[in-house]
Amino acid sequence: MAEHESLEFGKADFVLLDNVSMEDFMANLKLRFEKGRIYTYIGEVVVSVNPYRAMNIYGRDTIEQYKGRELYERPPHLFAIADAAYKAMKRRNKDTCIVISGESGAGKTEASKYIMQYIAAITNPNQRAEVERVKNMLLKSNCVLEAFGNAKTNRNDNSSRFGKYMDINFDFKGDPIGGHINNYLLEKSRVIFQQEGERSFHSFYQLLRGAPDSLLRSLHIQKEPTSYNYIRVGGNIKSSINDGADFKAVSDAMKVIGFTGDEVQTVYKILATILHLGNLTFGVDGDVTLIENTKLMSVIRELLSTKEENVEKALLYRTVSTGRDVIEKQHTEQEASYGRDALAKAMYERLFCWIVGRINDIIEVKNYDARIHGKNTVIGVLDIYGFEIFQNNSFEQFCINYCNEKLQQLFIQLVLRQEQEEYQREGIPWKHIDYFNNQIIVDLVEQQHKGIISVLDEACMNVGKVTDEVFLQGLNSKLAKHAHYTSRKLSPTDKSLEFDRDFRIRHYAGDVVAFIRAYVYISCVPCANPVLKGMWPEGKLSITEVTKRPLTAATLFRNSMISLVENLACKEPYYVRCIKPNDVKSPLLFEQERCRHQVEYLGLLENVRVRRAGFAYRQTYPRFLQRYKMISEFTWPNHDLPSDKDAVKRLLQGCGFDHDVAYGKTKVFIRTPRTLFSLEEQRTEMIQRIVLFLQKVWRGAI
Ligand code: AD9
Ligand code: MG
Repeated sequence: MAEHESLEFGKADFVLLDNVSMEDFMANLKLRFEKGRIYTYIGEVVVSVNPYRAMNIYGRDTIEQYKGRELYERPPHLFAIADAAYKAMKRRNKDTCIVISGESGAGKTEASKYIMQYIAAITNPNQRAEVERVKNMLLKSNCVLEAFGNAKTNRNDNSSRFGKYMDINFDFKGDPIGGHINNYLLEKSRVIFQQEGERSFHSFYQLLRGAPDSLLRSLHIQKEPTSYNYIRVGGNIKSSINDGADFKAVSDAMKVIGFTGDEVQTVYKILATILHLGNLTFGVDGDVTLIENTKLMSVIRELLSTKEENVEKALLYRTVSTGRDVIEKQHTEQEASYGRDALAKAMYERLFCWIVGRINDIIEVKNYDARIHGKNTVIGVLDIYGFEIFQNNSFEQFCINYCNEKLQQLFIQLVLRQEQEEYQREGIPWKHIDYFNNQIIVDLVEQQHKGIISVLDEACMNVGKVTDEVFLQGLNSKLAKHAHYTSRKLSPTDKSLEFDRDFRIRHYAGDVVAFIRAYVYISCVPCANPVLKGMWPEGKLSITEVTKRPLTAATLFRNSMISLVENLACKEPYYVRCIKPNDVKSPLLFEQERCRHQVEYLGLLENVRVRRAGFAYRQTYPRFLQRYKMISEFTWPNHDLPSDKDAVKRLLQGCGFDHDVAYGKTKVFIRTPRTLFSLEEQRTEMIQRIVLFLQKVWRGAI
């Protein structure tokens, strides 16, 4: 018996459980985790449990074991799913995607990196220089993106604070020729504030701890993070992160990717400017608001290559539209510090998006002519932030959780619903399997006119007059009856709703109390540095343009989620579902309740039921015959049965597979992949025999 089939390690596929119950599922998951078997299948879905220790299962030898094999030939592994996605793309010219989901710290980013490594390792057997270059860029880009987009949180020392979808493009040979990264909603509030025990983005600490003294001097930066208000909280945190070494790795990676010296310098200048901004304080003299630290102002001016009055204006005034006129109004002291923070956040966000854009410029597919080279196919890898419930949940958590609802909905559509609908359509005997359909929560957030985002948009229409109350009133009046929404006003006795501003969404993964500020602050800093100008294509450093009524951040996010899901839905999906075994990063602890909750909300048990009752493969009768007719005397070269369906029946009966199939109205359904595999083998053998036969005929031997 193969190692992966040995009972000592539990069942390698949950589909093989004797009994599909939560108890049995959990017992198998736990057993496998304890035996160091962190991956288990549900059909073609990989369930992964974070081992929290280095595993010796990602090396070259393991890669070789998975290369070109069928999924079930080897113990469950990410490499098998990566290979399946790759094969589907190569054999059938299909765009595929690998969707990695799970909560914060469950192992999504690590999984996405192993998948990328695998794909890089198995492609380009001819060592073509251009392909090697592209692969190197794709792998190196990770390190840069993580420096600027990841941070230490209480859940994960290297938590992705942005969503990432990466397309890898392949040529007709199946070699990578380029890629594209879409980034989603960076958690920019982290630039100015972190919870106890957390840090800001790695990039700040890397600069302070790794940059040479001369660079720090030119940026007027001191080495100690505690000197800077924006990163003070995270400044003293001890962790295994080596910021100094990472600084070197990231600056080397930026060079290799192709950032110019000026660009890299500007990146450091922006990081320094943000740190200095955080130390600016404001005061009042009569009714005039003032910046107190004039020395800092001149440092900021120098770093941004701009005039001092430009920075002052950006920080002390805002633009307000009053009907037709646009006027400048002085900030109060409090408003000025909000404005400063908004500017710092906007600068970091722009910096991040600009970095992604530069990487895209460099890795995009160039000079590919589909007419000459054939179709350019794609594998997409989605590594997006997991579901989050904090003590204080703000706009970012709202978006992150909405994103998870969208992805769960896609999973339901593709894995649970379409399957069942197809069986019904085809008239295959089928007992419906219940699952929780979260569409109702997706609608609560994104529906036109009634959803939370539409209400927020309306509240933001009146720039200058927006208040949190207007927004909450809107929500309460439109959503009072919604089963998944409530607020303090609607449920005054509910203890979890502590403040008047709070509302609660009942997500599929749990209840989340959030509040969202509906303010928009506006400030601009025109500046001379060409790289900085490139980051602000409007020509000046601004947060929003008041006169154009830009789309709100929420609407932009909704639109990006809708297009992401559309993009994924048209590809053949493969899933990795990551589970976090405990909250203390221990390799030994399997917290039963914690894991059960994740299994529940990821819908894994329903997934097993649908899969178990269902069929691994289906094909229309004519196409099935086209592929396999040579293996049966009844169908080769043509059949004389009344229909293709009868012919397929005859063929499968002849091979002894009748027990493993069902015959629908238009399609044949095969339950286990093994049957298909065996058909494939017979076909290959038959084709070889036919070729030999034909060769003999040509040679006149027959
Ligand atoms: V978040 O939503 O971005 O906060 P992820 O991405 O799900 O989260 P990540 O991949 O960063 O989690 O994993 C968290 C940590 O778990 C890693 O830093 C590793 O220390 C650890 N981990 C995860 N997967 C593996 C693995 N396959 N082998 C060893 C792992 N350690
Ligand atoms: Mg991550």
